[in-house]
Amino acid sequence: MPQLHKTQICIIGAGPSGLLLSQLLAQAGIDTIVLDRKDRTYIEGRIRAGVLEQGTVEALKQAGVADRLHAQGLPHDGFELAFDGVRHRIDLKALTGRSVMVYGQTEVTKDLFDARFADGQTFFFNVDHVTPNDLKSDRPKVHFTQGGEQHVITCDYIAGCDGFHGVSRAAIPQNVLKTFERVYPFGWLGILVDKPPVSHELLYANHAEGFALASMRSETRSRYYIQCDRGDDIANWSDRRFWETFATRLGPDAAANLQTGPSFEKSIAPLRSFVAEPMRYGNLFLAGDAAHIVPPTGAKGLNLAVADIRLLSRALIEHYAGNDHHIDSYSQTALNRVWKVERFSWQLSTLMHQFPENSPFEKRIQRAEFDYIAGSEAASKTIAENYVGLPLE
Ligand code: RFL
Ligand code: PHB
Repeated sequence: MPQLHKTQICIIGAGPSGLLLSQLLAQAGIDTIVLDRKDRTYIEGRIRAGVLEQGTVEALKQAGVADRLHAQGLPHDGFELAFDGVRHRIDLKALTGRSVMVYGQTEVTKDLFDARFADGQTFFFNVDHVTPNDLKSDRPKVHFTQGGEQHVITCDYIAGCDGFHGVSRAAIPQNVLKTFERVYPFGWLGILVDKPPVSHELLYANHAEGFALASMRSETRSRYYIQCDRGDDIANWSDRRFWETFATRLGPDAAANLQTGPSFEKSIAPLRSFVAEPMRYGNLFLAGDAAHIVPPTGAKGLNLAVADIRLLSRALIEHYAGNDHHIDSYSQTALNRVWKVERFSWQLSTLMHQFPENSPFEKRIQRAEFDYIAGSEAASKTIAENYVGLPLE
């Protein structure tokens, strides 16, 4: 006999989307159960995003989890684009009046876990065979196993926050779900190193040999990326080869300040743009990477996930207060914003990477676009307003 559980919202996935949703709903007195196929230590160890939009920071503050973020995050008023060593600063503050915050996804996740554990949140970790069922009924269910034991959760709604490889999106019938995808012919090889960042702002560089990004986690820890082949093997990348490639692509000016050292957390992530429509089916809602993926060039993935959760938490809170307007419009409102962010991430990726299929014509166009941005306040401003984050709706 399976063990039976009841809650208002069953949240599949304890990444930033699922944890933030659970936190915001708990503040409004709404009960949730959160499931994840991994455990807390594993989830906290995933090195991913590093740049938070002001709207994301505000949402985390509203959720009561921004004390450490405010103490340790690094506010950035600008970042640089470089093309063959020529640098152009996008002055976010001057162009938009806003800035971004450098604070790692690992830290956001830790802060959210701390808050949920302090609140006595019910979690099921290391679960298998997670299956959302009866999505069109008013009593949807999630079946799963944990340590060989069977469980069933009955709820009002299911929130599919289980990332790109999760089961929630796959629970939507094939004849309803539409997907849109662009796979890029390269990946990003990322490392962490305990050395001060090469520059005090982020630097995105397009060089004839490929893209490089200098980012950071703190004043003493740097996060660096280079474009590599999509199917490349991490074993091909000794630290020495990484540092040589990275320095070349940054250009001599920036590389003059580069401090190298032993890398850790070396990994390759393939680049992809992906959107699934709709983001609601019956009483199942999708949010975050479960519904969409952006290439990391605009630093948008986590921010987009948080924007979905801001919309979804508002919709659910209003539903329990007797107003279904936002729950009915969630999918469309979220998708309107998702597509604009997809456009920006695709555009910045297209501008900043070397595409093997590009002809000399396309290479000249790419350079002309960079020169145009560098010489035009209007063009710089459109990049800045997207980078700091578009309005929620
Ligand atoms: P997550 O973080 O993938 O969490 C999903 C959770 O669901 C669990 N799960 C399941 N649980 C139960 N049953 C199943 N069947 C399940 N299948 C999966 C997983 O174990 C996991 O815990 O999705 P979420 O919460 O939507 O958050 C999205 C963000 O993690 C993601 O968008 C960002 O990391 C993307 N991203 C960046 N975003 C930014 O905003 N700024 C950045 O600077 C940035 N840089 C990046 C990035 C992602 C990267 N990688 C590796 C993909 C840099 C990199 C390299
Ligand atoms: C990061 O610090 O991991 C990072 C920063 C900016 C990006 C992507 C990733 O665009």
